[in-house]
Amino acid sequence: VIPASSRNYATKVEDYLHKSTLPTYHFQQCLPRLLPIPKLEDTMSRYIQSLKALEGNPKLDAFAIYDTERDVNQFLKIDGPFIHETLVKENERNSHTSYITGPWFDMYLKSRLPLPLNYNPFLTYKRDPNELMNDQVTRATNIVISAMRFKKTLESEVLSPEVFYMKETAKSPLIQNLVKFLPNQLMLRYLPMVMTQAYPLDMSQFKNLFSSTRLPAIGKDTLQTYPSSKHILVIRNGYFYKVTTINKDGSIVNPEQLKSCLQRIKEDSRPPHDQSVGYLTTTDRDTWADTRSQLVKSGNLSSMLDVDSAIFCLVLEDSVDVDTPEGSVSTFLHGDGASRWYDKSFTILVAGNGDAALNFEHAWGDGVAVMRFFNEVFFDSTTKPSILHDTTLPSEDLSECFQQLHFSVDDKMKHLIRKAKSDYEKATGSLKVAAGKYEKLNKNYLKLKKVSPDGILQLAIQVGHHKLCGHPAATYESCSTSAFKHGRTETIRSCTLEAQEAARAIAQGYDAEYRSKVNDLIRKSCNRHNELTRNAAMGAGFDRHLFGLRHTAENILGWETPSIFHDLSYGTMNHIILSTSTLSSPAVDIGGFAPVTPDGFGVGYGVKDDMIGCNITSYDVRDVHGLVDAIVTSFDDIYNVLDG
Ligand code: BUJ
Repeated sequence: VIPASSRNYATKVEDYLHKSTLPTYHFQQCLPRLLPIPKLEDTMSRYIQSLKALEGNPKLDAFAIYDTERDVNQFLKIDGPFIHETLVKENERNSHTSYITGPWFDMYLKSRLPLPLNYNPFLTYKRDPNELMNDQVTRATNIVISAMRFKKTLESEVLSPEVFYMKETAKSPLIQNLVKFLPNQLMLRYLPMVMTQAYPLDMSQFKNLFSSTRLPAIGKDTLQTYPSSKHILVIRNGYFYKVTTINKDGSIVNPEQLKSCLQRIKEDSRPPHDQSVGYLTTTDRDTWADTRSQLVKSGNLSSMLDVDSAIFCLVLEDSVDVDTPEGSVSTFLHGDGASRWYDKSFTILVAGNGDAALNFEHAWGDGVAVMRFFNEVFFDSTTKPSILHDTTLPSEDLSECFQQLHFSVDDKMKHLIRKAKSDYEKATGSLKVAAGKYEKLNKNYLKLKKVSPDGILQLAIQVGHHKLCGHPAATYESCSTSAFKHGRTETIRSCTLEAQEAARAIAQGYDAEYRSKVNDLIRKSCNRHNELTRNAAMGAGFDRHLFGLRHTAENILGWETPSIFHDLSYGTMNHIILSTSTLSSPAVDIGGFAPVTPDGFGVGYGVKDDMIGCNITSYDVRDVHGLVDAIVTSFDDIYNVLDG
């Protein structure tokens, strides 16, 4: 038996995904002006407009909205301008970052809610088109090696910059070479891109993708990275392993060696570990902070360091029942907690049937960074797999590249683990899921009909909710603001007056004569939605500005919370019932997240070439199947109107 580290392998894995003409962070220093702070009057009028669309909501009548309008006018005259000015000055003082960065990190890191269900979303990969490659260990190996290639490409700064290309022009070698040599000042290298409708995006979050974790602490967590780590954390059946993926010389380990390690882990026939420390990461953050320090004190520092510093976490799940929405949510969104470490920046999960997914902690980053990684890894691992399903694995001494991590847990800790496990079972037990798809409305059809797919999807969600409940609900659609340095997200408030008018018309039914009127309402609703989307992406929504004003009043000025932030309207507006998000990529199969309120819905949806669909969660107090059915019939209603 030759030790794995000294085996002379014939094949050498290509270490890079590609070598881009433009360095990875080429545009980072010259991204446009910081995320703009909207004018106070604009924010307030957008807020009131959006509030009016909620009229009819049982929690909010016309009188409450009237009262809020009056208070907002007062705010605009008295406290508002001073708070706004203070926010603007603070923003100028912190000119290295956006006004939302600090408070937004705090929003995540100060939250004491458990990460699973409350924050971590998931996305599943399409299966490898070559079915033979979906053997669990083969797929996991290929994904991990491609992830290492991504890491090396990123760290060597030869990963092509993240750019939103509206046209292909800027991809031409001519433009890329021109931009490459333009100096890093006065937006010089940025302008030619924008002039050809290519928008460089913020890449600051990529620094927290790998070897990164959230650490619980009383009151406020922290984020920590370990740039020199060379291993991943693998978890199966509640047992933890440290597996080397980067050699001492910085090269990627041989895929055969990695596959052998994973195979060895898979062959471990011990029964599932019922005292797994993984359960502890499902508890609220103060409890976890406290338990974690006890764990460290009781001799587990070295294992904890190996967990925290891992490049990422890979979970091998035995389950094969993952191709239903229920199976995929229960395996990839939350699991049973034994084989998870929710604090890791992200976890790759590979199920017994080869289905794979990514679950990520949200404080450090948003969809843009995660999707770039997700997509590159899918295409690399399926088009340039590093290992085949039938590669014969040499018998090796793997002791240098793989070891089990042990934790010593005393009776008190065992009790805490049991409690975490039973609380988690209760929380996840009440999560329900339903998914629906509709083929006649798809990307091409909607293009043909000249309506925006996202506008139609959001309208269908409004119609569906109207059919189910008969009234409008506070709706949140996530929109990236990564066109700005350190931008995160803004909210698109898709429950607009126009969407409500269309929703009422569609839900109550109409005759042939009325069809063209409904068609107009649908188009008006889409146009309004497009306008809100453009505004949000440019930082001109109202939610983040209100959030910044509130933060300034409470934390910078030390004032009592102004009354506009604790009246009925603000409460209703921010008790999100329809929390929605979409990601579009040929690598994604399905995805989702839990509701953000106990009586809300978590609506993941997608527009694909051949269908539109949604994957929705709720706790058992709500009728998630009813909502999905109502949305699918709304797709049909909208199709019938558009199609005449
Ligand atoms: O808005 C934010 O600041 C972050 C949001 C928070 N929230 C999830 C609560 C809205 N985070 C994101 O938007 C990231 C979400 C990532 C998961 C998105 C799931 C998309 C599902 C697409 C596929 C569905 C297709 C179904 C077909 C049957």
